[in-house]
Amino acid sequence: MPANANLYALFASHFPADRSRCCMETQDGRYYSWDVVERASAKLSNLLASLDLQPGARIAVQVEKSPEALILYLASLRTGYVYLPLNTAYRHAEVDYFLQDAEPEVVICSPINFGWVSQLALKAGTHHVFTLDAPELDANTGSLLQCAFSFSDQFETVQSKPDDLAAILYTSGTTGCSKGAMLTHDNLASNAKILQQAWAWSKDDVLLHTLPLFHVHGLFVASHAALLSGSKMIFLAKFNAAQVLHYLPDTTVFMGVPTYYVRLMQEAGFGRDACRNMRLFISGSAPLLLDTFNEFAQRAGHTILERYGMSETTMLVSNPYDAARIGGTVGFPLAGVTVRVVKSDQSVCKTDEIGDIQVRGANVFKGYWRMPEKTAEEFTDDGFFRTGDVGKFDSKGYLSIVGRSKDLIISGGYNVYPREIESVIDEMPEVVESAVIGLPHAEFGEAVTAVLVLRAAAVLSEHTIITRLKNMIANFKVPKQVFIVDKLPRNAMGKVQKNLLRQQFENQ
Ligand code: MLC
Ligand code: AMP
Repeated sequence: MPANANLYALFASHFPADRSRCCMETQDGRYYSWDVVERASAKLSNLLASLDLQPGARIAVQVEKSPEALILYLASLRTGYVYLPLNTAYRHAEVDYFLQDAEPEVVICSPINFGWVSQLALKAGTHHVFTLDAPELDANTGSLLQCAFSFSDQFETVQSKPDDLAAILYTSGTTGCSKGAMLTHDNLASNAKILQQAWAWSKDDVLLHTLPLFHVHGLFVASHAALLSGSKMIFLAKFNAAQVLHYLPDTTVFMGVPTYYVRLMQEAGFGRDACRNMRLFISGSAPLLLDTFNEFAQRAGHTILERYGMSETTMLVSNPYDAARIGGTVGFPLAGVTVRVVKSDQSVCKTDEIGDIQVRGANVFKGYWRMPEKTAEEFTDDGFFRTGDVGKFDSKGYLSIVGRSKDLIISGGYNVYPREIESVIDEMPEVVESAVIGLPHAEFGEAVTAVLVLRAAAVLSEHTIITRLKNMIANFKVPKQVFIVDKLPRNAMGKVQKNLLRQQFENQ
């Protein structure tokens, strides 16, 4: 039989020989050895296997971060099902869309959301709904952990082929509607191995894991490298700057979005002493401002390594571990990843010439879930994926991202699609039309901002709009500011000129 391409099998082959070593430790002192991770994921795998799901069944998961949530992800891999993580901030309409689109056979949610999520799951044809929370909070009868408890703690990881799906991550890609990016076991395994090498991971590393578990950054980039290296993770439920400062002296690797670094530097006690055992700080998911990069080097005595990736491709480009890390750039293409910058006629740009970034490699996803035409649109004839990002290579081969051709706002590392917010605002009876833009924001990088035209004689305050939106969409998508104008500026083609709106409202 050929070697098993299941990603869990790859991780397990690198677990430390001494399984009593620590895999994850939490802020309240819980300790998960590699043995516990192996046996608990086996119990959950046996439970999932007992449900008699179709091959390729989707397991949709919207739960708070905990070691159990990561173990559930591992169980999904082990059983060969397809893991579908959902942001905990998503509200009713958002979750409804994902469940209708993905048709998961199993839905796992936080106990507090069981009422409304189970109704949506029922509507989407799901047969199994469980809850998951940290063990001390998870005492109800639908609890996944309780249901799994009586199952065996031994499970033989199923045989997977490299091209089998491991996960679906919803993203809006270059257009507005949410699409499920299908990632295979080989996509994830190849990227994990490359990053382990590129960033020189070892079993002696300790990762301070503070990212959420429902996006590429926290679920794959951070966890995979640690799982593949047998490294310990200090596993915090969320990012909190004071807590990070507390744990840094016990840490060797930290990963985060730029907002984490901005917040960390607001901690008075943050400095070289806190970083004395650190080996590597990594930033990604959004542009790291040069000021943040420089100030951090001064304060911490460490140069942040910035890298670039996306849900459809996992990691693509990284500043080097053992050569100069240049601020304002994302570095060199990773081993096995081909990156090119092209002009609108598809010819390759010269050094320092700005163009569209396109990529190819074993890491690039299999396509969008049930959207073959959209998938085809996003690939060139010679098999490169169009990232929707705009950049340039310098004479030394460092890539800089200078903009985006996709209409996307990145706020605190979360993607916000203006079209989605505009369509929700346009539904309000008082509104004629709206434009949603990103304005520079010191902490979040960009702040979601709405510009509205109201119907004659309609009255609608900024406060009312924001309050209404908070009930309808995830909180990070809600505009930080709302401006009301008489009309939106349009070009000769009738397209809203968002650049003019950005100029007009940037300093207000
Ligand atoms: C929270 N809030 C945000 C926000 N996060 N506002 C704008 N942008 C954000 N990202 C707002 C809430 O709406 C709320 O507003 C208030 O802040 C408090 O909410 P919270 O949940 O308590 O906030 P906090 O815990 O402080 O969260 C901030 C954060 C978080 C920066 C820690 O957003 C975060 O962890 N971001 C990381 C995102 C990430 O993992 N991205 C990776 C994507 S993968 P109010 O008004 O209700 O009080 C990817 C590919 C790649 O991009 O290359 O990696
Ligand atoms: P997502 O679709 O959530 O995976 O977000 C991917 C997008 O995040 C990319 O297409 C980029 O626009 C952006 N991104 C990721 N890393 C960086 C970075 N280091 N600098 C600038 N943008 C980034």
